[in-house]
Amino acid sequence: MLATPTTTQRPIARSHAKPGGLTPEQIAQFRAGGYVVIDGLLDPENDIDPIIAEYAGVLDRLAQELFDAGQISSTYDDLPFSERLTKVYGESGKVHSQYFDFSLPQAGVTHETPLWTGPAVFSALRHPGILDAIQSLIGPEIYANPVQHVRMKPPEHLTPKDATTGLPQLGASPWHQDSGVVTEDADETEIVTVWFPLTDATVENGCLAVVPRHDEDGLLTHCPSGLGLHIPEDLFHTEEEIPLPMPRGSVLFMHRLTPHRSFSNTSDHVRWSFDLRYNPIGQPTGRAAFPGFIARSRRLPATELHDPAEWNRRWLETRAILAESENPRFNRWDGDSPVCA
Ligand SMILES: O=C(O)CCC(=O)C(=O)O
Ligand SMILES: [Fe+2]
Repeated sequence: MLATPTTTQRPIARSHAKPGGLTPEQIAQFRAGGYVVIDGLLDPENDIDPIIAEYAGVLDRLAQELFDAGQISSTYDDLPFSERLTKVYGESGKVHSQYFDFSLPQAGVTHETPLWTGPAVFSALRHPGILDAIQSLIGPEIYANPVQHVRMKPPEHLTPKDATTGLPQLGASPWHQDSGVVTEDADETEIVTVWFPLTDATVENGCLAVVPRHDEDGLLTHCPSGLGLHIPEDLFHTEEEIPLPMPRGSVLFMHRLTPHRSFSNTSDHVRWSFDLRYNPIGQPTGRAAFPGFIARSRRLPATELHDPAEWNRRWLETRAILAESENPRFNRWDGDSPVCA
């Protein structure tokens, strides 16, 4: 049925949430394989539904703007979120991912670049269960790293194509390590990626897959391509791939050097996820131009950011600065390595 398990595959590191952070076994699994899935860490109704409700308002505004601009023939307000998003993207011929994202693009930022840094998103970044788990991995001085995204991946067969490449404007994510997509000043920063679905993620709709990290593995060469940065498959153990279907409420914690990808969405519904990152306070984030915040500090609790309006303000200020200046370099890879040929 799904990706075939192979004899080399290690057992999947996955277990249920316990109050107060990760268990010693869960921590050991993260250290051994570079990832751990914690089921039931989020409460779908209390933690996830408010985010979905907030984004319904964002989609409302996008639909209205596109309708006013004559790019769609209806605002489709009576459709459920997934169908509405897919319809709006399809009819306008564009995947408007930046409209929903809580980060900025790596080039071409203007004063009008859309983004969504709303209060429900901020609450997710400060979720106590997530921060407890992060504390188990990196200690209690926790910085919310600004490398963070919402990903709403529409059904591939309904996704507008890129005019030059003919590829879906948003589809599978190619193999990469998260260290590979930040600048090299953050190579020693203990960044932990947190990935969770807002709608059940399945192999069919494009969930994540990881290759458990081997201790000796460092940063692999990433090659630029039409799909983004990717690691050539002969550089690592792709035969050890573990698909990670995850229901709402489950949360994946991943080491910055763990190779991972996501599948195409071959279903009829949007695959919707958040990916967040945290690192110890004071270490380089790998995107120095973007604003993070202190999510937890047991040493200096007064430095924690609890105000969603201030978080939003920092992003808008960053947008204004980037719109007026030369864009910084976000990547180290030029594709000149022989393995990219
Ligand atoms: O959700 C995806 O498709 C890719 C996510 C990813 O690479 C990440 O969260 O680091
Ligand atoms: Fe990633």
